[in-house]
Amino acid sequence: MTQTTTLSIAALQERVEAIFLKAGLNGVQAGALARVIVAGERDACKSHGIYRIEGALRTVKAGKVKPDAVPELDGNEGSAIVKVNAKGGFANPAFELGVPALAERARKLGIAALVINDCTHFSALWPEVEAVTSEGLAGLVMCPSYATVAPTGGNKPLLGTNPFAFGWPRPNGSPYVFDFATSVAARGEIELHRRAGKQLPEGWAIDADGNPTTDPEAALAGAMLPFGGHKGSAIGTMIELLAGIMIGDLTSPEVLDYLGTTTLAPFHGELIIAMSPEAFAKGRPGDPFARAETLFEAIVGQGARLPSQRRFVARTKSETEGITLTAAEVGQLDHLLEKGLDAIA
Ligand code: NDP
Ligand code: PYC
Repeated sequence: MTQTTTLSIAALQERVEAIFLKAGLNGVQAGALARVIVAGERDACKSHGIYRIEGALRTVKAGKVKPDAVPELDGNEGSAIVKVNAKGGFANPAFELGVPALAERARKLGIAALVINDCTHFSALWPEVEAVTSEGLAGLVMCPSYATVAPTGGNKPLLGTNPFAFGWPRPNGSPYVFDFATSVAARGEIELHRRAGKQLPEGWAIDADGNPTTDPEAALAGAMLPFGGHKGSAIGTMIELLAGIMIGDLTSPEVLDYLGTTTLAPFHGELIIAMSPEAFAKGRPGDPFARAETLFEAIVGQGARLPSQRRFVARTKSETEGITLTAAEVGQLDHLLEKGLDAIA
């Protein structure tokens, strides 16, 4: 039987934060990074959990992210656009800094956007969309990545895996949240298949010659495919436009030119939009939250499940039983804590 260790969420947070501090990150960066990585483990989202620590540290060691960055808020008083410059650090502390102003502005104006510039971003988007829904607001979050996805009809990496998330607040329960890569799967999933020596499902990727492949190595050297054919390709392109070009930040091909590799975490910007359902529905019949519940009940009533329910079940389990890690995972955490950046090849 495989040996495992179970840790409380707080204990894992402390351990991951200590790894980042040991590697030279300041408290603002280390705390925010640990929160988002531990949330991934807590919610059984392994593709953005502790396995991401190494990539973050590799990016620090390569000098492509500033470990001591302190993000700066440009409140842009009165405007619907709140800006935070991450100052070359990770996106997560910049998001934490900007979200109170975003929420205040969205409540006042009905809609507001948070633009994050000059950040390194490797995390899942649902923690951010849930921070918006916890303010009673609906949210949309998106960002580019680096060129790893061929547009439909093309055969070379151009778009990023460009994640896209939406959240709707529910007064008496967990929010409605979806969050997905606009490629068939997140690149992290391909990497996890490679590490486990498993073949990919068909339809995820093409090799460097443009032929379909199920070999993770060939997929990493070739290109991933957009989800839903031309539809995912168009949504991925929209994200390049809105969360790259429109906010004056890098697109996925520009990120790859800048980094020269996909083994480091990507450097670009991020766009978060918050909307007040009450403000939009004002003067129209019906309570938007009650109407949304009717819709959700009808979906579940057909036997379908709402997105994120798997995560919320995993979260409840982690909160009561803790987070279980394999011996190899615990060994890797111990190694990173002992060696800091020296643990990174
Ligand atoms: P998945 O395909 O695993 O899940 C996508 C969404 O669909 C989730 O909200 C999931 O909820 C929901 N879902 C899955 N199955 C069902 C079902 N049968 N019925 C209803 N809902 C369902 O996501 P991806 O692999 O595409 O992405 C994983 C993560 O990777 C995301 O969090 C994304 O933000 C992140 N990512 C980050 C990038 C970055 O650059 N920072 C780039 C690309 C991806 P549930 O979780 O409950 O199953
Ligand atoms: O899983 O596709 C991914 C990814 C890219 C950057 C961060 N996550």
